[in-house]
Amino acid sequence: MSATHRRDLLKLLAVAPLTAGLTPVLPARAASPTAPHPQLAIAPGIVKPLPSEVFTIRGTNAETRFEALRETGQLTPAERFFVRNHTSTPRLTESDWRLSVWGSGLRGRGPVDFSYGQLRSLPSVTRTAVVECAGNGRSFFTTQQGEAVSGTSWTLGAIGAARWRGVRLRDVLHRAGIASSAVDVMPRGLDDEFISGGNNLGRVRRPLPVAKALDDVILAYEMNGEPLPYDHGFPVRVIVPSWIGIASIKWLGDIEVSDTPLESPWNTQFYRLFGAAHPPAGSAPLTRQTIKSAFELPNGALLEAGRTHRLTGRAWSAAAPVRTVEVSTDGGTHWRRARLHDTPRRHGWVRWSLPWRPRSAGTAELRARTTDLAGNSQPERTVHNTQGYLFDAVVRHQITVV
Ligand SMILES: Nc1nc2c(c(=O)[nH]1)N[C@H]1C(S)=C(S)[C@@H](COP(=O)(O)O)O[C@H]1N2
Ligand SMILES: [Mo]
Repeated sequence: MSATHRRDLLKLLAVAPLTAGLTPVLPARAASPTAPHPQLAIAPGIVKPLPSEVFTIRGTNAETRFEALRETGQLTPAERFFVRNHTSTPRLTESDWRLSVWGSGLRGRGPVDFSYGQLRSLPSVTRTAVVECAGNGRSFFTTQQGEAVSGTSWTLGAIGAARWRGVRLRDVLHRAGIASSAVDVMPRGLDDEFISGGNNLGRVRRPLPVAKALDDVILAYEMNGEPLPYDHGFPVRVIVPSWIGIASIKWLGDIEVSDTPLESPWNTQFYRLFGAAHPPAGSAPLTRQTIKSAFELPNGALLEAGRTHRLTGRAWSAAAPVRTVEVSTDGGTHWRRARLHDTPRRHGWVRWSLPWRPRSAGTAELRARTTDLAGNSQPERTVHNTQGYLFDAVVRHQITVV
């Protein structure tokens, strides 16, 4: 870094507001003032605004920048919540909407239809849960482990936490007359059919075993106290706590209930582990998400030497509440425990922080490592799978001290 460059950076840091002796953190793009910085980015098919300081566009999807969560609470505001769309967001209306429940697993064989009003008149439940894509963190298979994977190159922002209100899937299935012989249910979305590699795979749908469907799954019509936004499944979506995001079908239109096991490309071809370390036909269909942590900092952030910074981040595990978060600021040699700012709960995440005073200028590598109450801890490396699912290794977060 040239002397002038360094002086400019320090000037930038100097004008930034100081809070209680803690210095704010500059995003990496401050280092290149000529870089284009459009206000809003466009992702085909997403309805809500996508300010570029909040989202990174990846094809038809929008990833939340972790640094954009720094000032948010435990819940992710809908405007900052990542979007994963196979095709595009349909703008449905609640007056035309119907949920149709049908199949060999119903006593009367159905179909049994529910209007929006009928669904709203059932007893409601509210619960906090994260939705996290199975491919969250996928890009680190390549950038950190040097391995090829297919799919959207998410960093760590294909996750958000919200308070979902809706009805229990269990109540709907019982009203539709689910038989004791039912084994699988398959919710299906009303968005367009998904074409992949020239094949029409039909509308997005994925079987769910009856045991999970009757346990804690909800059909949600509210997110953080508001009607679901279009992009997150208006008027009704499935929420499957702790499972991979694909289970939480948006824009729900119908549910097949079956007395024989069901299949869809989303549990045969996708969302299984394939590769050298896995069975030739792939692993069993994926269910639960995994364990991770993330810094609320841009990659390549600039932090001023000789000052105390408050490093912040989030940690989560689908298996159990978070127990500890350890942070290393020297590439994994020394670890210190971060302070947790939320009571760890299942299905949620915890905010954490740790003060750090870097002494001298240069590059540095930050790491955060979560351990949960079931004894799971983030490994150094994730075993490779060709579609890059369930990355759980400790992420190496490069920053520069100036
Ligand atoms: N109907 C429908 N449901 C869907 C999808 C979709 O494309 N269509 N994407 C799934 C995937 S892969 C994920 S990770 C989550 C993302 O939810 P979000 O966009 O509300 O963040 O929705 C799931 N439900
Ligand atoms: Mo996903």
